[in-house]
Amino acid sequence: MDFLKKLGIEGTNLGTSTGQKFFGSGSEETISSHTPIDGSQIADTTVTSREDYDKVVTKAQEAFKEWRMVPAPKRGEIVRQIGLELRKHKEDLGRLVTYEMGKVYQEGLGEVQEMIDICDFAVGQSRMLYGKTMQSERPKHRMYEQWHPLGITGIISAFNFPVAVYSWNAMIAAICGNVMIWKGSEKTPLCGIAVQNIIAKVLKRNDLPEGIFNLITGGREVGEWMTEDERIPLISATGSIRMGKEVAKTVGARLGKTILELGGNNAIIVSENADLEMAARATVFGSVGTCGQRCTSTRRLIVHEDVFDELKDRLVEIYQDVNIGNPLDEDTLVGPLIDEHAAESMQQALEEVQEAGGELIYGGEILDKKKLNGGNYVNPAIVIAENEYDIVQEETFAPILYLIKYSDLDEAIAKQNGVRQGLSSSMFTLNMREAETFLSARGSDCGIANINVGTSGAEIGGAFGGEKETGGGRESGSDAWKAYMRRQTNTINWSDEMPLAQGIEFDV
Ligand code: UN1
Repeated sequence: MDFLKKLGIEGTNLGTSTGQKFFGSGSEETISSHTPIDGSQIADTTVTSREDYDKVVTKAQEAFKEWRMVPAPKRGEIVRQIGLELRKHKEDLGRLVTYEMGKVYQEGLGEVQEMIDICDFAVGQSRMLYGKTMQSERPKHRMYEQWHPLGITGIISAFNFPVAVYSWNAMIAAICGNVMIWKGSEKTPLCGIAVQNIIAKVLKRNDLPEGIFNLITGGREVGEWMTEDERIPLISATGSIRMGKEVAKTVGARLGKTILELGGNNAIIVSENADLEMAARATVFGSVGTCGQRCTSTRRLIVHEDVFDELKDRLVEIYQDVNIGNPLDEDTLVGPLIDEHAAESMQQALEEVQEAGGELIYGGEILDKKKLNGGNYVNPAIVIAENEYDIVQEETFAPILYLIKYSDLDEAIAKQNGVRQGLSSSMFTLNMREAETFLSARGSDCGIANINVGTSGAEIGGAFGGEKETGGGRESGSDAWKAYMRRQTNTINWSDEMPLAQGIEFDV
């Protein structure tokens, strides 16, 4: 457990920090972190008390006054150093992600790489917080817009990406001049502590004040303090649709801003014109990768009737070869589910789909706990189903792939769009007309739509997020930075007259 020490996961009172040190009133409430690998306890964290929460918010407000006046490229320099520090800790942090969350080590490393990449992206972006210049209709008037920071950005993240999703938000929000308060998932509190320690090194080296990067720990109640708090103008939340609706309601009631990144029910359409081997490989990564616990996981495969059986057989063949087991072992491709509850939900979904008429053709069982040292390991499942089944309409956070047959493209697109969620989508085809139809206004209704690329594993350079019940938020690349800023339109009169817009004469 050398890596825990190296990441500073030791001592007491881990849970609340405004920068370099953890502090707390010694709150009695703790969250014990367990590894899903074998269920054993890793360490205890301390839940942030209400009193400490208020201290954090006050510190953050104070720090904002300074941080917003640091030139954006200089803020970018701090983020550049965070990226360098993350590079130094990539293996240890990747290992902790695997240990605490259960994704395989390659994916743990990949998650830290996403953090590094967003740091690099944010450094460049810090010199490009562009506003437009407009032509005024009045003589000797200049009109332009500029972007200012909002203040405190509250970040609520989920267990499945315990470090990357925070950094997409925090690094962009930071170069924009905001200060951050982060509450990660109760299921992965140590990842938050490790990241806070890595950032603390940079804060120390640069003699930065407390209150810029803040961490708090807790469950629903602590999250509600944030969403109800008028001192936090923006809440960026990643998690379930149910949670997102509550966040939207609470923050909306005080007319605060939200960025919501909620559930997906992502599909790949495989046409009769697809490269089937490519489609199969992308599908397997999308459906069993992270044990089906990405919001971009492939849940539905909508396959043309002419290639349905061939692809189905190929998938079953590949699934049989997928190594399930300890995610720290190099040849493992599928680790455990996060907890027992997730394994039960998977069983329940499989029961429901079969009751509705679906045919379980592969896997689905909970694997022998004894053999696998007590973790919640499952065999990924493949089910022939219909899009209309109630359970197919839901996002089950587990490796279940529903195979759905189609006969013409309009039908396939209607099925792909025929769910309440709208995060990621993809089509495999070598036919240009089909591909362009899928990407056109009458094609996919999702925030992400790919051709010959699966639904998961999006790059940080694009805006990440989705439509409908996925919440509409966009994070990470492209111009997602704008959501962390307020736009100000400025008009300057450098004439010696007082003309009004719209030609209005108002002689006084
Ligand atoms: C998530 O599951 O919340 O596209 C984010 C992907 C990753 C991010 C997923 N880059 O799969």
